[in-house]
Amino acid sequence: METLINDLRIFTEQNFPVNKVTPYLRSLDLQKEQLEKYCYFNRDFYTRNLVHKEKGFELMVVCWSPGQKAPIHGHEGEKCWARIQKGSLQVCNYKEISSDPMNLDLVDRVLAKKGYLDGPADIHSVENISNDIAVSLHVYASPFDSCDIYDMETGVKNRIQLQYHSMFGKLC
Ligand code: 2CO
Ligand code: FE2
Repeated sequence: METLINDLRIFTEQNFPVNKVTPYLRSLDLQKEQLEKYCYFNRDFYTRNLVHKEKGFELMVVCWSPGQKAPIHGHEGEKCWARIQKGSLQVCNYKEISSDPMNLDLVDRVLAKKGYLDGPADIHSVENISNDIAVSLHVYASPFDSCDIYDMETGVKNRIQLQYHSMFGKLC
C-alpha cells in the first residue's frame, strides 16, 4: 500500500497522465490481505473506506453487498479509476446529451470482474448485481466531497455530500 501511495504521489506531480496511470493500475498486484483492514460492509448501502487522502488524490476501498448500487452520478472532470479486487460489478457509462431537460445516453454497460480496471470514469452507475460481495479499489485524482446524482425518473440532478464509512481502517 505504501508503494502504491508513493507512486500515486509521483503521478500527482504529473497531473495523473491517463496513458501512464491506467497501465500502472491495471497491472497492480495487491494481495487481499493488504485490503482487509479497509473492508467494512453495511447491510443498507455500499461503504466508502478511505485508505489515504492528500491534496492531489484519494485512495479508497469500496465494499458492495449483493444488490447495492451507486446511482448515476458524475465525476465532473475528476479522474476516477476503479479496480475490481473481489467479485464483480456492473458499470454503466453515460453521456450527457442535454442538462435541461436532462437527457443521458447509455454509452456502454460492462460486467467488470476481478482484475478489471474501469476508468477514468465520467458519468456512471455502479452496481453489484451478483449474489456475492464485491470489493473495488478507487483512485480519485483531484477528489471532491460531493457529487451530482442524476435522477432519470424525475429529470432532476441532486447534489449530495459523500461520506466515508471508515478512515484509515477505523469506523467513522
Ligand atoms: N464514485 C462513487 C463514490 O465515490 C463510487 S462509483 O465509482 O466511482 O461513492
Ligand atoms: Fe463513481
